[in-house]
Amino acid sequence: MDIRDNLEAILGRLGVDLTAWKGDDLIVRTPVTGEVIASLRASTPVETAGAVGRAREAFLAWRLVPAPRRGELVRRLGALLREHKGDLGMLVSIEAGKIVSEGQGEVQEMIDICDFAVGQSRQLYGRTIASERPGHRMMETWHPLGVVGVITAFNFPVAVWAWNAALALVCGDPVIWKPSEKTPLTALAVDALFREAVADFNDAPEDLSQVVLGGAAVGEVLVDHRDVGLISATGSTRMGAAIGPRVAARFGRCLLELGGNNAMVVAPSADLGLAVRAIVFAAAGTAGQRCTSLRRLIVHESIRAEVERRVSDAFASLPIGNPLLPGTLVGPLIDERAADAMAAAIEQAKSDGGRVLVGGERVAIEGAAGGSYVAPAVVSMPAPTQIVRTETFAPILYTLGYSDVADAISLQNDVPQGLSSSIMTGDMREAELFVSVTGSDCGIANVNIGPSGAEIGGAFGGEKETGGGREAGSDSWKAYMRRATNTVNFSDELPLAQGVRFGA
Ligand code: UN1
Repeated sequence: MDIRDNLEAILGRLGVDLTAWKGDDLIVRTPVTGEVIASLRASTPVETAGAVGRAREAFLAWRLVPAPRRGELVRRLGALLREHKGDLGMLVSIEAGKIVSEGQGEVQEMIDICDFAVGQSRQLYGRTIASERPGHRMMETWHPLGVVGVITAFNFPVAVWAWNAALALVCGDPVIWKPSEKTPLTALAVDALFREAVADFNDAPEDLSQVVLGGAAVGEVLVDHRDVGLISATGSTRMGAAIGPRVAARFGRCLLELGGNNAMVVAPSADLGLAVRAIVFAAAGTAGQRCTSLRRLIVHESIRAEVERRVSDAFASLPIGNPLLPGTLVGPLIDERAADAMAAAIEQAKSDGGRVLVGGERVAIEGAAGGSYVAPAVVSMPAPTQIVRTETFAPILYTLGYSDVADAISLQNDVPQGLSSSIMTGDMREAELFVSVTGSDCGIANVNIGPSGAEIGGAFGGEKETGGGREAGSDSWKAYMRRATNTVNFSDELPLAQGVRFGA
């Protein structure tokens, strides 16, 4: 079946009605073939401000619904995602160009966070605190924060919304979603499933979850609006640097998930078979378009030549092609700009003295002439030059050598970004060092697995130019609530803290 027919059938089964979105502001292409699959209109700034107003109204009602009941709505959403996993995953593959298994995996990540959030809805715990005053009790109370604006990127077009929305909803917050201009269809599909989940859920107000479409002008309305309590934004460091100060200027809250430049250290004691498999998935999987993709390989000099050879051989045999076909492991880049950026980065690396060991060239795929297919590249570098310290959103793996593990850790840390990292080693002292205070400075530091492909149970995000936000598991839910500290006096005295005396 051709992509457009397949797409129409999928959108039909997911209950997506594009009538209200017909227009020509967003020309949506599938990276699989480059062909146009939809032409939609953008939300106007006035409409977007209207969405915030309606979300604010929804907040006033939703915050009163008991959290476990709010969890029940997320449970229903999770059930619909399970039911429609095949179709929604395929839509992700069509719109973002992921191989089928990764498209399905992304929907699984949504299901997982829904399950997590349902449990969390009964665990919005505050603490009780020992008061220094007799007859007093202190406690923390967590209250819903307000409207949450979620700005997402093309590369995880639906999972990142789910990390935010599933938690925001159980925390009592309505959500407004601005997806990437490149992936509006997946957002509208999720919106359709949410509407189905909420349809006969009597306690939910109107407009609990809304989608706005468009580019920066639409995002800016959310960013600047005083009634948006939290902006959760995923994208480039440049975007985060623009958003952060604007939200701070109105004393709003930000959760930023920005660029990464993730490294793996391969020690002499590493299981090299395991390492090569981890490297290939992390560097070439998703065509190098995860924020957690492996970009820098820091290998002990004694095994550098062998690792470079084995990784290059593995890259050379990767099946590159139409991501919708079984057997393909590397699909297209999102667009031509990404392919141009990859080519430019490789040129720069070469002029810095880098040697391309494999890949880097454009690949022509039969029946997909308009797609931007590339061969994942391994580039051996003499030093960590500026291009190595820059995130290029494409499958380029730079290799660097080291002789002392402390130097390897310094190399890993010596980039502006701080998202993810890993070490492959059989030496427990090295492993512990890597995750210790003087080890990796990233938000994610792994041992004997690659830097990508995190589960939702842990807090996800990174330090430095990655923005500092944490999403998904652990106690990330706290970002979606406000904390009150309460001191309750149940005595008939009025002792003051710190022993202060005031009057009689
Ligand atoms: C992203 O690329 O924006 O850890 C998110 C991972 C995925 C999420 C990546 N679970 O690779």
